[in-house]
Amino acid sequence: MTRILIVCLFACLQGIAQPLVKHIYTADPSAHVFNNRIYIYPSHDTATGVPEDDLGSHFDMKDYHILSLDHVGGKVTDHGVALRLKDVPWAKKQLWAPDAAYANHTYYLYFPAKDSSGIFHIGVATSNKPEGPFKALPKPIAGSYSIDPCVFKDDDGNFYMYFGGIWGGQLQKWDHNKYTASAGNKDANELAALPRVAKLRKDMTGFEGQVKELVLLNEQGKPFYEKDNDKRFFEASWVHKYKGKYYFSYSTGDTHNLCYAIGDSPYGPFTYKGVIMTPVTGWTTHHSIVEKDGKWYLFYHDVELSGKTYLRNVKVTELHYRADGSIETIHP
Ligand code: FUB
Repeated sequence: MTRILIVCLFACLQGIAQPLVKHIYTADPSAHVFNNRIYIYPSHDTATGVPEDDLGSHFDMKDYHILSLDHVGGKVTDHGVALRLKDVPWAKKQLWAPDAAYANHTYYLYFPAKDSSGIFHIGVATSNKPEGPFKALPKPIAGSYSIDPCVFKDDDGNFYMYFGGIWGGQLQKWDHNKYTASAGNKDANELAALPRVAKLRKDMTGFEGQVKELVLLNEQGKPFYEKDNDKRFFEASWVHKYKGKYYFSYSTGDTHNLCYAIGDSPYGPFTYKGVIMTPVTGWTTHHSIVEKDGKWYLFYHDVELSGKTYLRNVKVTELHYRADGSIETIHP
């Protein structure tokens, strides 16, 4: 007993995070504070028997559950199924990492899924409650593609969606917003693919204007090449604002870092600043950053519960900024 208490005390002092829920597998946590409560919009991982491959076919999710908690460390509520794949008219498989936003007295859930041609697009579903249930619109957002939507609300009330993911997320197949099925992954000496950004219309269900590439630069102000894979963009965009600066954070995928870059506008350019979190257990790494009660938190996932790539569990840990606005690296 004493030994268990000592281990727990050590874990607390070290800030070692525990899975937020253990009765289901959850991943890709997009956290928001709505009505002074933290709502987490995660993927819901399940084992469906699809074999693992480099396209992520084993991430074969069929619904979403939304979690909420009053404060970090408080009781976590699972609100049950919020949206089912079978109820999304255009989507055929793979409900991947979602995000949410509130506007027009409505909660919007944004989610990627593959259509009947096997192409990822981003859909929208609405609810009058943050925890759902959500009802999907009949078609995906016109002009949307790839995966991992992140919806950021700027101080002036405008909303922007950041999205994209290479490899299984298909971003490498999109050039100037046109799809080429045969386009392969980038070669090491090619410029790295860039995440995408689009302003959302006031009705929150479509893009205002064209989807743009989000310029991401290295410490020397130069573009990344594919060979810079410990720093270049792979997937899992997130944007937050801290002391007037825009922070774009993302996963480097095959090198498993969560990195960040800073800019002066929601459209960038963003300049690389460092690693927020070194690799977790499991292949994927994905996160969100949110402020609650004057503290900043990083929501993320690993595979502590299952040890399996495709059965992940969400966690949270505190995030610390230095006086110059840089972020202290977390070693999970
Ligand atoms: O959950 C499926 C995919 O794995 C997400 O869309 C990626 O960000 C990665 O976490």
